[in-house]
Amino acid sequence: MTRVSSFCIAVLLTAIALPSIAHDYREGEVEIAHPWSRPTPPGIMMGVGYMTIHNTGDSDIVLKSLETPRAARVSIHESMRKDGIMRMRPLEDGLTIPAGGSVELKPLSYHLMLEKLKKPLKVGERIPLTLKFNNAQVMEVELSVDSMEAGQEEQGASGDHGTMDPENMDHEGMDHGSKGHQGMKHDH
Ligand SMILES: [Cu+2]
Repeated sequence: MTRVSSFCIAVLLTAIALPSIAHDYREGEVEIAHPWSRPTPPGIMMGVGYMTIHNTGDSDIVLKSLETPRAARVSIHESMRKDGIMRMRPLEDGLTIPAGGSVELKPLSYHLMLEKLKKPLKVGERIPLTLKFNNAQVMEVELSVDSMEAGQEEQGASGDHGTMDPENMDHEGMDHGSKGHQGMKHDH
């Protein structure tokens, strides 16, 4: 009995130490794998949301709208490179997940923007999120607020606003590509 309970405690501690532990949801033909977000510093009113949505059904589905009690609005964006610059564009018609296919929402690609956050998102929190689809059931998931880099929470909190501000985060990639080369001179 003593052995069992100490084993349970060990399992519990492991779970607490790994906030990014995978969590999946399934509703009918739709699977959502590891919905996650990033912590936001005070004063930043915008958060992000990422996940993989898999459609195991025979017909396409469309993610049309989302809601969370933690933000005034949730929109679906796509980051894309245009004229060498990373831009974000809202997907007004929703995000299609093809029959038998999957779409990954991830940094520098499709992502959710949680707009007008009511308070900052903190590492370890679970943020309730409702997803509404065309052609599929409503789903309730929780975004796991993962540290910027697993095991390096302190570093993430101390600065590097470029990766913490979701707007700048998506724009960060552009400077390396375009400026870096244009500014280079070959004098010899
Ligand atoms: Cu965006």
